[in-house]
Parts: sequence; C-alpha cells; structure tokens
Amino acid sequence: MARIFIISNRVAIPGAGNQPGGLEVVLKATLRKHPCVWLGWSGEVNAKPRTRTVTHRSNSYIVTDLKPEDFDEYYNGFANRVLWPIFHYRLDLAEFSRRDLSGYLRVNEHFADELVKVLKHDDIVWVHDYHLIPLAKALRARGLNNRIGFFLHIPLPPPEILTAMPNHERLIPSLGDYDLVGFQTDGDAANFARYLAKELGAPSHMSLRLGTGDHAMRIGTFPVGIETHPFTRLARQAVKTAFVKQVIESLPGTLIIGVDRLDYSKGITLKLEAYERFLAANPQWYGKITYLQITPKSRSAIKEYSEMESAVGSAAGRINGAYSEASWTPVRYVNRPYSRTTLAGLYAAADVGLVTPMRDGMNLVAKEYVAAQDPENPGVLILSRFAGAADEFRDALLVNPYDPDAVAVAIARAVAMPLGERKARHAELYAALLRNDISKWGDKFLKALNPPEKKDEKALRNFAPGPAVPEPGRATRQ
Ligand code: GDG
Repeated sequence: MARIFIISNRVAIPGAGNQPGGLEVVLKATLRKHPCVWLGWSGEVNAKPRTRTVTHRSNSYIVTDLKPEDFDEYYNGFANRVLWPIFHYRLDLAEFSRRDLSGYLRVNEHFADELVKVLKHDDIVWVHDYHLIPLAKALRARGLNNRIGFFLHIPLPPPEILTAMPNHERLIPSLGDYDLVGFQTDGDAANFARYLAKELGAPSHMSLRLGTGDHAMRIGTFPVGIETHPFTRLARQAVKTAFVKQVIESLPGTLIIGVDRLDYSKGITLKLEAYERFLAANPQWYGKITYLQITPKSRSAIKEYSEMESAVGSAAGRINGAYSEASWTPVRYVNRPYSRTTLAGLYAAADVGLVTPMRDGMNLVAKEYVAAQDPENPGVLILSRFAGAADEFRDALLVNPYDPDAVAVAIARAVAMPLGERKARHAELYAALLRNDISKWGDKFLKALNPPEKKDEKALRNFAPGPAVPEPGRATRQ
C-alpha cells in the first residue's frame, strides 16, 4: 500500500510538548486513520544539523534541525517576514531581502534531499503551507514522479497584492509542480486562478503548461474543520474539571472569550478597542461582564511580534486602568497556553466567543467555540467576515474587525440575545460544523490527489469562477 508522507515546517510529535497551532489539530484524524510519515523541522537550531526518526503507533516522524542561518533566513526571514504578512494582505509589514529568499529556497532543497532518501516511487506526498511552496519543484528536479499535493492553510491574496511580492514570478508558478493545490475557501482558490490567468495567461480551461514534468496541476477548495463530536464531548467533561470550575467561579457574570496566538493577523488590539467602546457605551454592564483573552506567545524572535506583545498588554492595562473596581476586572489577559481540555471548558462557559481576525485562512477557534456550546443554552459567536470560517458560518454575528464601533454594537447585541435566537443560530452553525468535519477532510484531499481512475474531478469542490477565472481543470506541464 502506498505510504502517505506529510511534509510541513514543524512536526507535532505526540507527547513532545508542541506549541499550540492549527496544523496539529487538522492532521490528527489523518494520522490516526492512515500510517503516515511526517517530515519537517525539529524546532532545534544547530550548526551541525541532525536528522532523526521517532516512531509512535503506526506513524513515523522524521525531524531535521535547521542551521542558525536557515532559521534566520528561511523561518524568521522569508516565511514569516514576507510570505506570512503578504498572504495576510499586509504588504506594509513585509520586509523582503534576497538573502532571506535564498535561505528559503535552500531549506526547501534540504527538505527535498531528506525526502528522496526515504521516498518510494508510489508514496503519496502531501505538503503543507507557505513554508514549502517550491518543494514539489525541488523534488521533480530530483526526478521524482510521485503524486504530490499542496494545501495552503493561510489565505491567498488577490494578484494585485501577490504581484507586489518581489520574485513572486519565481515562486508562485512553482506551485505548478504539484498535482493538486488546495485552498481553504473558494475566494482563495479564485485568487490563485486569477493570478495564473493574469501573470501566466492561463486560459479558462487551464491548458496552461507549468513546471517541468508530465503531471497535471489542479486547484480545489478543502475547508478545514474540527473533530466536532469529540470536541463537544470534551467540552462537556471539561466544564466539570476542578481547574475550569475554579476559573469560572473567579469570573462571575457574563463571560466573553477570545483565544488567539499572539499574531497581528488575529486583530487582538482592535478587539480590545471594540470591547473598550462597548464598555464606554454600556455602563449597565459594569461589574457584570469579563472579557478573558488567552494569547499564547508565538514567533517572539520577530520584531513585530514582540512589539505586539507590549501593544496588547498595554491596551488591556488601559481598559483595566479606566474601568476596574476593587471587585471587578473587566479584562483578564493571559499570555500563556492552556491545555486543550481547559480551553474546551472555558469555551463552554463563555457567553460570547469573540473571534475577529483581520484575515485568517480558516480560524479553528471559531469552530471549537461553536462545538463546545450547550445546544439548550448556547453562547453567541461574533466572527470576522475576513476569517475563512465566515464562508460557512453565515449564522454567526459577522463583523468587520476594522470597525471597532460595529464590533462593540455586536457585543451589545450578543450579550442581550434572547435564548430562541441563540438556539436557532447555534443549530445552523453546528450543522455547518458537521458538514465539514475534519474526519472527512484528509480523505477528501487524498482522494482528489490520488483518484481511483478518473473520478477525481468529483472529489474537488468547485469554486465560483469570476471573469477571467479558469474553472478547476487541468494545467499540464511541458
Ligand atoms: C493556521 C491558519 C487555519 C490556541 N491557543 C491554545 C491552543 N490553541 C489552538 C486553538 C486552535 C489552534 O490552536 C489555532 O488554530 P487557528 O485556526 O485559530 O489559527 P492558526 O494557528 O493561525 O492556524 C488558520 C489553521 O492553520 C488550520 O488550517 O485555520 O487560518 O492561520 O485549535 O484551540 N491550544 C492549546 N492551548 C492554547 O493556549 N492547547
């Protein structure tokens, strides 16, 4: 049987104390169902990099170290100072350097070297995320003819933004070396198709020839989800644990929860500003409401992230300075991670889930919040229209995160929403969760990547083609 190779920047080895993040959550079901080999960076930086293999149940984990210059140029540099901001529509934060780009390409070559040592001809390769865009090209250059798929977890901006990235013409077309390129939303897929049409003249039925092999590249939409029922069960249990009970008892009254990695894409300071405006306009809530913001640190070595840490801390301090009483703290800002069980319990206890990223590929926190609610007395989800999840969650209170006044109004509406409306909205949101349960996601992608005969087109969700947008078809490389 063909083995499945998962390739991503970081590898979440079970029990190794990994940092929280969406990738681990979405791959869990695939790793449980199929024997997989997961290859990526160990998280260690070494002048003399080592590669090692760990086995856990039926899966193997191959992890390789990065050299100090690779860590600077590939990870902190091109991936997180160029691709992350630009793909999140933040051209203003991008800092391009040729040195970082060559570090990025070098690490992709290194991953390809490690892979060719272990790949067999019929293995299926599934590459994840923006760190590894040119990996298929590097593998094809080494003569590999395997099925190789790519899934982008973050948004893909329109060509008007993407083409402002220096050397985009070197990088983006290299996606043509994959057999299948998957996106979170139809909008992201359409942006890619528009890029291909504008920059490479791809005609509407994608007869475009890209790359060097004889593979065909197709585009599909595969929105990620969560394990809905297990998360609901976890939340039911979690509210009964001593720690969650203790936290909830210390937060009397109405509870608003936000859970975001410390990242500028998540819009945390604007969210605090919205809450501040809600407080200013609604004195009847003084002493009766708490906003708990859980924000584990991430990428602290990058300047924008350490600056954000102090900006978020001082916004929380400003609100507490202005509104606190001896008996009431309006914002509780926690800068550390919690266990998944604790998170589930806190979601369940919260009356409002406040999820307002300025741009997000999907946003699993929004999905976890909905899964954790008691259907007989559910909380209200306030969701940014710029999160991928907004495509499926039409029954959330959708907001523009750039407009703190509007978000403040949505908070006021959420905390006063009658039970009947809360139940009706929650039922729709829960049904949407089940439609895209993560247990089906990996299989959908893998089936589309490696179709039994020619039934592959059916496994792809169509995206709405706009003008000059090619339909999802085949692009053959010469
Ligand atoms: C990327 C894309 C896309 C957060 N704090 C803690 C913790 N978390 C968990 C959450 C959730 C996950 O991390 C975060 O997922 P998101 O989807 O919200 O965001 P990213 O990490 O930016 O993920 C995103 C995702 O990939 C999947 O494709 O949705 O758009 O940016 O599961 O619960 N987990 C624990 N403690 C914490 O303190 N245990």
